[in-house]
Parts: sequence; C-alpha cells; structure tokens
Amino acid sequence: MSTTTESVVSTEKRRVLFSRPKSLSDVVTHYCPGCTHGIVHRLVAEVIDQLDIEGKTIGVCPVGCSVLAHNYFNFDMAQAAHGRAPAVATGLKRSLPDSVVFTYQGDGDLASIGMAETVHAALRGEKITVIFINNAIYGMTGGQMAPTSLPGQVTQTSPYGRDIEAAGYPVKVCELLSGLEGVALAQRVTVDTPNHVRAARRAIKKAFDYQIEGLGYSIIEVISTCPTNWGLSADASMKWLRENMLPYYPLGVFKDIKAGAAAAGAAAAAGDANTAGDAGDE
Ligand SMILES: Cc1ncc(C[n+]2csc(CCOP(=O)(O)OP(=O)(O)O)c2C)c(N)n1
Ligand code: SF4
Ligand SMILES: [Mg+2]
Repeated sequence: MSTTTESVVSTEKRRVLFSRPKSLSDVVTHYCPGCTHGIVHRLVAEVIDQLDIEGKTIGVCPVGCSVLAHNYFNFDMAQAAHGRAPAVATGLKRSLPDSVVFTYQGDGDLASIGMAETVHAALRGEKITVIFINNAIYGMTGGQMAPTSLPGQVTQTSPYGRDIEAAGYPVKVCELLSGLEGVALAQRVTVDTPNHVRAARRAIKKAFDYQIEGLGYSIIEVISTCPTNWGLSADASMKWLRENMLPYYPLGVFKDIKAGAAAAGAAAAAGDANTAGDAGDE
C-alpha cells in the first residue's frame, strides 16, 4: 500500500523531458537510417507546437523523399508538383493571410526545377517560410546529380565526379537569395550534433516568427545527409557532411532583415553612410 502511494507521488513529481511533439504523427516514417529528413520534421513540429499554431499552419510537400511528409505532420498539408511548392504556398498565403504557410523542399525540387519559382517568390517577398533540405543529391529518384552536388562528387549521373567544366558550379542558395530584397531571413544550419540541432531549431522558429510578423520570405537551408545515395553508413555520412559539405556550404546567417536594420541604424548613427548601406544589404 505504502509503495503504491510512493510511486504515485514520484510519478506526479516527474518532469517530462522528452516527448513526441503533438504536431508530429505517431507513425513510423519511410526515411532511411541516418537520413536527416526525420530530424528536421521533428524540429518543424516542435516549433509549430511552441508557437501554438498547428490550427492555422499549412505545409506544402515537395516531390522528393519528403513527398509523404503529409503523413508525418499533424496539421494541414498540401501537395505541390515537383518544384512548384512556392507557387502553391503563395496561393495559400494570399487567400488565407492569417494562416502560417511553409514549404518543405529538397535541393532537386527547390534549386533545379523549382529555381525560378523560388527566386520569384523571394523577389515578391511572399510571406512564407521555406525549409530547404540540401543533401547534395536527388534522393528519391536514386542518386542523380543535383544543382548542389559538390565539385568532384560521384553520383549516378556523374560517375567520374561532378565536372565543373561540364556541369557548372554548385548553387549556394542562401548566398544567392540574400541579394534579393524580398528576403527577410536566409540562414544555413545543419543537424549533425546536438548543438547544431538546437541552433537549427532556433533558426526555424525565427523563420516562422518573421512570417507571423509579416516581414517577408524566410528560408532555412539545412545541410542534410542521404546515406543511401551517398553509399555510406549513417555515421560515415555525418562525417562526410562535416568534411565535405560544411566547408563548401558554410553555416551562418546570410540575411536577417532585423539584424541588417539594426546594424544600418547603428552605422548611420555613427555617421558612416557607406557602412550603413553595406549593413543593410548584408
Ligand atoms: C516534373 C517532374 N520532373 C521530375 C520528376 C522526378 N523527380 C522526383 S523526385 C526528384 C528529385 C528529388 O530530389 P530532391 O528534391 O533533392 O529531394 P530528396 O529526395 O533528395 O529529398 C525528381 C527529379 C518529377 N516527379 N516531376
Ligand atoms: S534516399 Fe536519401 S534522402 Fe531519401 S530517405 Fe533515403 S537517405 Fe533520406
Ligand atoms: Mg536532395
């Protein structure tokens, strides 16, 4: 009897340190072991929970390995054709301006077939949030070269390694978009360590905050893994990400309209007009 009472008391005192976000469905995902899509899904779900916006959030799935993301999120999701998520998101956000709309897109989807959609949505300053999964390869279709595949990277369509002469340079999406005026936030993160996961979560939260504040287009690029098509184990793919992807795709904030405005204001107050302009364009 006394044991039962003690266990009731200890249960009541227990703090929940870790649980499934309510915006994440209680199902097994189809992602491969070591794939970072699952980690990013969780971070998005945690942020939606934290902001308490699952009732007014609409996500747009891409075509790619995350085409089934609608099975994993517990809020409204729409499906776009390959590369067309920014157009679908634009329509949703403009017709339902109080909703919170995000796209979830791979590098083939966003930076290849969807590049024009991406650039023009950013230029229009659409008040949407983009979660961009850069794993340097077409995952779903079996490992073809993506616009973000690294120089020399072996893929199914670059068996001798990506040849810059023939295929050009990989596209650095955050650097490219940070030059566009409609962009409120462009930040690159990764999820290879607990610290990086926490930083990624903060960045995703900020991107949703900026949308809710009506500041414009926000994009978080997540440097990600595809162990299956990289031909590596889960562990080895994290090492490959650190040794090959992060030097080419440095982490950081490429544009933050708030930080830019603060820096510009400080520089203007110091009477340095050139620095103020530079900071504003940062
Ligand atoms: C219009 C059109 N062109 C091509 C395809 C084939 N396709 C499906 S997914 C995909 C690439 C997916 O790669 P990515 O966007 O990087 O996502 P990942 O699977 O790596 O997460 C392609 C080319 C398609 N479904 N529709
Ligand atoms: S193929 Fe690559 S991107 Fe797709 S689920 Fe597997 S590891 Fe992830
Ligand atoms: Mg990809």
